[in-house]
Amino acid sequence: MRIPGDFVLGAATAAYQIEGAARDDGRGPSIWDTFSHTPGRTWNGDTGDVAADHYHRLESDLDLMAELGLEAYRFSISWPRVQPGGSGGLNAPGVAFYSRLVDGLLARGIRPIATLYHWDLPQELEDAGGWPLRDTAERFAEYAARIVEPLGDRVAMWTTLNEPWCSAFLGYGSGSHAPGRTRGASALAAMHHLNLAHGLAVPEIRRAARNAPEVSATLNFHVARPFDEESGEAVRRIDALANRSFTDPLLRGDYPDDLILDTAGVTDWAFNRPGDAAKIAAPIDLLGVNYYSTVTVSEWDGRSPRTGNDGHKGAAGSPWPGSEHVEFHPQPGPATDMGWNIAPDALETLLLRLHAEHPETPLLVTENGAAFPDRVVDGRVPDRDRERYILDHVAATLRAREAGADVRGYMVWSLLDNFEWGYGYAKRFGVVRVDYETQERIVKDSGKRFADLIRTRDLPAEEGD
Ligand code: IFM
Repeated sequence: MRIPGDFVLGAATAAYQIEGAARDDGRGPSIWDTFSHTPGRTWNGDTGDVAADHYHRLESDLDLMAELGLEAYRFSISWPRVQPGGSGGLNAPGVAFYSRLVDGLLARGIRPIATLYHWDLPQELEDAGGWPLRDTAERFAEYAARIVEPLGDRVAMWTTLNEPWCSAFLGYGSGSHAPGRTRGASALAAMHHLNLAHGLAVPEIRRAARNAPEVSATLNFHVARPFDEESGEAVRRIDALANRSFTDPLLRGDYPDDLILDTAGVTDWAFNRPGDAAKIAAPIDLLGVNYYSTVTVSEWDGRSPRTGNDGHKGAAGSPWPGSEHVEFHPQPGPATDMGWNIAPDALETLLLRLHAEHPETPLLVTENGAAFPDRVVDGRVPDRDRERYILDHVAATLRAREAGADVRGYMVWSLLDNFEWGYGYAKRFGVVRVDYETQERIVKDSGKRFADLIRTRDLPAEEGD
């Protein structure tokens, strides 16, 4: 397979997962600082205090990106680093860091793709009510306007939110993510205010940027498959709550009726005020697609023991308000170290579906990748599983593109091993290994193969199934 010249290949990261420097240069606390410092919340009590120390290793990490030949780098801006309390003026040293990052990328010919929110809400805003509070959406739009001003002459693409499903339903529903709250009604209110935050920020970004950037949002999609022929209703419910809860308001102009009905016992939807729908549907230039694996679902009979895993087993609350009776089934292997099944064909189907439903919206795979338990052997990391995973998913993306989906590129998750949220440092997603004792970086074999792919723009048929 030839990789078309305009198909962008790059890598992605997020601020809290790699930067460290949690108390440096005026950065304020975020909900993830508080959450990870709360006993029992993360594996081994791990925190992002130091992470991959990227804040202090910016220049050498930029050189690493250049060595891999990345065409684009998707990073997130830490809101509490640039606006510590979540309102008011900007923190100059924080802004200077991102300015150096953007300049460093441009100097190396790498396209900067900046995400404004990858889960690190300033703690002050959570203390005031967090995402279930409408005011947080207004604060986000103000933050967007302020931070785009100093960077908006150089950033090529802005993404408002990363995976708002996780912010809403894991943060306020299951409680497995910060801030760890567990109320279905709060999760749905958070969902709406995240959507509103996105819609309010889009015109602010366009106003403040001086280089006509592309504006986007990134969603994580649950590709739900039926367990048997009786399972269509379960698929519909999960699809409504996980996917259409965001795509419909953003791209179609309102929430799906079935979602409102499914959740009527949980909330009265009073948070959705007249006029919100039009604001949320502010036109965007592109939709970011994060994809890792599938789920297989059926209706639960309420009696038999639950066997499956929706990826959030053991959490105190439910990420599925109003649909707790859906059963998640064990998936056939192979699986990654997260226990997530490997199904590249589902990425192809997902991209084709999104294109069919929203043909006017170009797509970009903004995250895809795999955790595996790596080993260092004679100074090398022979991570054949990850290499296979990446190549198979690039191939699936290219197949979707050949079949007509307007997919503009693929960003591997992740550039570096990093803080995997509740899993701490137990799971390694990087194409570059990080030794957390020494902060030494080793480009894994998958990273070398990805660099090769970028250089040759050729994916031999036998490599990409
Ligand atoms: O590490 C995360 C990332 O922050 C958001 N998307 C999924 C990744 C793997 O779990």
